Amino acid sequence: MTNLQTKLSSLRLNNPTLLASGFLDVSGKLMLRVAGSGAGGVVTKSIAPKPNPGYVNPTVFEVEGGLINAMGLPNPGVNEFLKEMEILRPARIPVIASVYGKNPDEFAAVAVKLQEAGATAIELNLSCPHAQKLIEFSQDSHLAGEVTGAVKSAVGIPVFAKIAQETSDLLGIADAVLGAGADGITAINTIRSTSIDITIRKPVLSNVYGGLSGKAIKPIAVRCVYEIAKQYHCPIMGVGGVYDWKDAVEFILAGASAVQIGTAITYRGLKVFNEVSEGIKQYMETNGFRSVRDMVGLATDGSEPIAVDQKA
Ligand code: RRO
Repeated sequence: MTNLQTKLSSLRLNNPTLLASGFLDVSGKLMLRVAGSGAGGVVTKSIAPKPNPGYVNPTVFEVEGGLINAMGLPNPGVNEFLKEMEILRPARIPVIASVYGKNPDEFAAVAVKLQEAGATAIELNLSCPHAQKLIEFSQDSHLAGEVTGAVKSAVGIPVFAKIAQETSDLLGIADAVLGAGADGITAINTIRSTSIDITIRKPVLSNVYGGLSGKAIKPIAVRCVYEIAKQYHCPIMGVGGVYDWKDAVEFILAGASAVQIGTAITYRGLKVFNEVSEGIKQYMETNGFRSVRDMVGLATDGSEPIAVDQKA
């Protein structure tokens, strides 16, 4: 029997597809719809201590190979967002709450509230490519470790650090967050980029800089997952340009135990989750894999990755 279940630390998913942060995820009802469409779980929009309206329009722009966004971390603030968590709670779907703040204490305070509201895991946004403070976290391993350590000592659910490729020291950041107790890593966020409107001769986005997502960034994301998996054998969520099941298999072979899907929803609708899962299943059946775990990281060296929590 082919089994699509996957486990990242103590986070169990019925299949390896997740809704990526930033899509349809400030609303409990919409997240329920995504889960009902076949996603193994959902990652929420990044939530902060206080409401944030985000940037003014234009905030999203389509380019060859994907989208550039600079939403500006819009969110209702954690207290208001608890209402959305209440809508999700009875459905008992895996909810990974993405959090951000200005300092480690803010990250921890938001994480605690979301844990109390039923979050299954926390994802630390240490990587938004156009928010100055989060850029600092993404480039400074000491700061990234401090945030991770603060959240780990405040919550009991698994904590994943979402890190950026925009650092000269990807493995240094990975080392810092894992050393501070992260249960796994999400790689990667969108990639800092700009687009110029040649008619008005100005940048398209109100914020000038945004993050590129979609097909164009997949090889970069796969490279990051591969590098981390080869070095650390920790649970990894791969994100960046998953469009169909072949992309998902590629991430899994590179070392990811689950993939997050965002931009592809824009092009393929919510059926993308079922289609990706079904494609992974057929690949497993054709190639004689019984569980997702049997495929994780196979491309790194052929040895089976050992999850951090299973090492001891
Ligand atoms: O809200 C955003 O503009 C945003 C965030 Br928080 C992020 O982490 N990545 C991104 O591309 N956009």
